[in-house]
Amino acid sequence: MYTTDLSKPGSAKVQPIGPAEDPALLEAFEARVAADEFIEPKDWMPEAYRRTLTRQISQHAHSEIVGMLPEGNWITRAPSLRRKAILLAKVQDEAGHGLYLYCAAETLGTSREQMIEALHSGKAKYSTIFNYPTLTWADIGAIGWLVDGAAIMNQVPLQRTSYGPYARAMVRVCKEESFHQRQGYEISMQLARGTPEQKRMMQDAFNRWWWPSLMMFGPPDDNSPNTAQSMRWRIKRETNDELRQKFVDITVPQAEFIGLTVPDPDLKWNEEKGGYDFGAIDWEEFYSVVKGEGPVAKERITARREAWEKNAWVREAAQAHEAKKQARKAAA
Ligand code: BYC
Repeated sequence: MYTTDLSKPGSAKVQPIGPAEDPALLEAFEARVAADEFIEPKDWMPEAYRRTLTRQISQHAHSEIVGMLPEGNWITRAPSLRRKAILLAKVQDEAGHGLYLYCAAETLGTSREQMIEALHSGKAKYSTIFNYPTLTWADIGAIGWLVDGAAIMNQVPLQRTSYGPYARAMVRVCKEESFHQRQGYEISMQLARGTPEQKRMMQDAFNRWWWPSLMMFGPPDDNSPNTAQSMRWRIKRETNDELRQKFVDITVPQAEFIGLTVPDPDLKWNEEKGGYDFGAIDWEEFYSVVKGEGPVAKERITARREAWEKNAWVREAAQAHEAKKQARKAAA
C-alpha cells in the first residue's frame, strides 16, 4: 500500500512520475485529463496516478467501514423506534459506500484482501475522525450534522474526479450522505431546542466534534504533500483549505440557527473575503491521531480485525456455494 510517512510533517513528497513512462502516452493522458474526460480502468495511466488513486480510494473505503463503529455503538440505545430505524439505515448505507469504493479501487489492480490486510496491519490510513468516542446520544446528532456534512463538502467535487469508477461511486454516496446530514441536523436541532439538560448535552457534543471535523479535510495546503499533483490530475477538484473554509461558512449559520455556540473564540466574519476567519487548528493533535494515537484508535482496529476473523465462515460459505454452482454448471 502507498502511504505518506507523516513522522516529519511537511517532509513527505509525492513520487515523481517514473522515467520509464512513454512521453507520448503521458502527453495523451494529460490532454484527456485537461479536457475533462474520464480515465477508465483499461486506459493507460501513469503509475503515480494509479498509486495515488489506489491510496485515496482505499483509504476512503476504510473510512466508511471503520466509520460504522462510532454510530453502530448507539443503535441499541437510540431513544425511539424511529431513531433506531433511521440510524440502522444510515449505518448500513456506510457499509454500502465502503463496498462501492473497494470495488472502484480494485479496478486499479489491488485486491480487496490486500487493502483489508493493509488496514488491519495499520499500514493504511482511514479518517482521523473515527478515532474519537461517541459518549452520548447527542454525538449521533453531531456526527450526522458535522462529520457527514464535512464528508459531503469533500465528496461533491469528487463526483467530477478524473477517474470514472470513483466519480460514479460518488454520485450515489453523495445522495445518501445528504440524508445522513439532514438526520444529524434534525437530532441536533431537537436536542438544542429541548430541555436545558438536552441543550447542554448537544453543546458538549458540538464542542467535542467541531475541531476534529475541521481536521477531516486534511493538513493545510502548504503542508499537504499530495494536493498539488492531485489537483493537476483532477483527482482533487478543490484543495483541503478551500473545502475547510466552505464547510465553516456553511456550518456556522446552521449552529447559530439552532442556538449553539461555535467553540472558537477567534471565529469572526470577514467582510472582505466573504467568509469566516477561524482559530488555529491543533495540527499536533491531527498528526498524532493520523499516526494511530487517537483516543479510541486501538479499539477501532481491534473491532475490525475481530469482525474479519469471527466472520470468516461467511466468506467460506459464500465461496463453497459459488464452487458448488460452478461444478453443477460444468456437469450440466
Ligand atoms: N485522516 O497530502 P494530503 C464518511 C493523510 S467517511 C487521516 O492532503 P490527500 C462517513 C493523507 O491520506 C468519508 N489521514 O492527502 C463514514 C496523506 O497520507 P497518505 C471519508 C489523513 O489524499 C461513516 C497525508 O495525510 N472521506 O463520510 O491529497 C460515518 C497527507 O495529506 C486525513 C474521505 O476519505 C484525515 N482526515 O488529501 C459517517 C475522502 N487527512 O495517504 C461518515 C477521500 C489527510 O499519503 N479522501 N490525511 O499516506 C480525500 O479527499 C483526501 O484523501 C483527503 C486528503 C482530503 C482526506
